[in-house]
Amino acid sequence: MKITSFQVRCVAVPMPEPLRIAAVGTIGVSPLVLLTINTDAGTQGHSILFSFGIAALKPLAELIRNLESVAVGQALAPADLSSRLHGHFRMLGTEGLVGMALAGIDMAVWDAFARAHEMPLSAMLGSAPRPIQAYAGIGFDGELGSGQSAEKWARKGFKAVKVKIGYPTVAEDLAVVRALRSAMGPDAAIMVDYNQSLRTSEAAARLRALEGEGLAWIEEPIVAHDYAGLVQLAAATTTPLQAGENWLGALDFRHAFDAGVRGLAMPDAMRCGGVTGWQQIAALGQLYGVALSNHFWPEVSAHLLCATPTAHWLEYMDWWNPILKEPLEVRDGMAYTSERPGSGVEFNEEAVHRYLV
Ligand code: SMN
Ligand code: MG
Repeated sequence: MKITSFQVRCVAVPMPEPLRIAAVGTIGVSPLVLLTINTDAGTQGHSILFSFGIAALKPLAELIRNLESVAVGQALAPADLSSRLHGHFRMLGTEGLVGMALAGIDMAVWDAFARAHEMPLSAMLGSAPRPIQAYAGIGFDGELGSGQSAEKWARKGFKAVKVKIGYPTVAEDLAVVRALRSAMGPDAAIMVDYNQSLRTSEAAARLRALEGEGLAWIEEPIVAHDYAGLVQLAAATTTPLQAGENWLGALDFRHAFDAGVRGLAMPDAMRCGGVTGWQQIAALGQLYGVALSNHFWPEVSAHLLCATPTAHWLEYMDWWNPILKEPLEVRDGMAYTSERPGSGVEFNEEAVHRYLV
C-alpha cells in the first residue's frame, strides 16, 4: 500500500469556554491543522495539529503541504517514513513547526496503518484496549470559577481534575486548591499546573506551602527545560513534580532522565514525535521507571497509553470534539479507547466545513 496524497485543512474551533493560563493569557479558539493522508488502496489516515496561536496556523499547514512530495509514492510504513522525514531535516532540525509537522504526518500514517490492518492503534502497538484513568483540566479562573468548573467535571463523573495556578500570592494558589478539594471531595486526585510561571528562586517556597494539600502532582513549576532545577525542586518537596509537555522528541526525555528527573513525565503527541516518538519515550519511561501521562490529543493518547508499560493518567480535553466524528468516551472518570480500526481520529465533515479558515 502506498501514500498517494495529503489533504491539509485549517480550522478555528471555538473553545467551549475561554481558557486562561498563568503568565500566558487566554485561548478563545483552537487553531487546528487537519491532515488526511490518502493511499492507493483507498485507506485514509487522519491527524490533528494544534498551532496554539493563529499566527503559526497557515505556516504549519504550508509546511505539511510542502512535505507531501517526500511522502507520496512511499509505502505505508510508519517507522520507515519517520526515518525518511527526519533524515530530510537533519540539517534544519526538528524543533518547532518542523517537529510538529513530522509528528502530524506520523500520527496520520499510523492511523492509516492501523485502519489498513483493521485494528485499533492500541492493538497495532501490541496491547489490548483497556480503560485509562482520566482527569479534566480547569483554567486560571480564580477560587470561585475554578471551584465551579470542578463541580461541573464532578457531575460528569470525573474523579480527578488539574487546575492552573500561579497567582500573585501563594495564598491565592492555596485558596484555589482548597476550593477544588471542597468541590471534588477527599478521595479525588487534584493536580496543579504552574505552566512554567515560577522563578526558581521562589518555586521551592511555593511548593513547600502546598505540601499538606495532598496534591497528585505539581506541573511545570519552572521553565520546562531546566532539568537540573526540576531535580533540585523535587528534592525540596514530597509532592511529585510533573513535566514533559514541552519536551521535544525522545531526546529531550533522555536528557531529562539523564539529569536525574524521575517519578512523572507527560509527553505531548505532537511535540514528542507522534506515535513513533511516543513509542521511544514509552521505552525510556519503562527503563527509568517513570510514570507517563499524556498532554492533549486524548483520542490518540488513550491508545498510546494502553501500550505504555508505565501508563499513569490520561489528560482529557473536549475542545476539539466538535470536529470529531467519535470523541473519546469517558465514563465514571475512565477513558475508553474506540475498538474501531485506527487512532480514534475521524472528522465530522459538516463541522469542519463550518470552521474552515
Ligand atoms: C496547557 C497548555 C497549553 C494550553 C492549555 C493547557 C497545560 C496542560 O499546560 O497541561 O494542559
Ligand atoms: Mg501543563
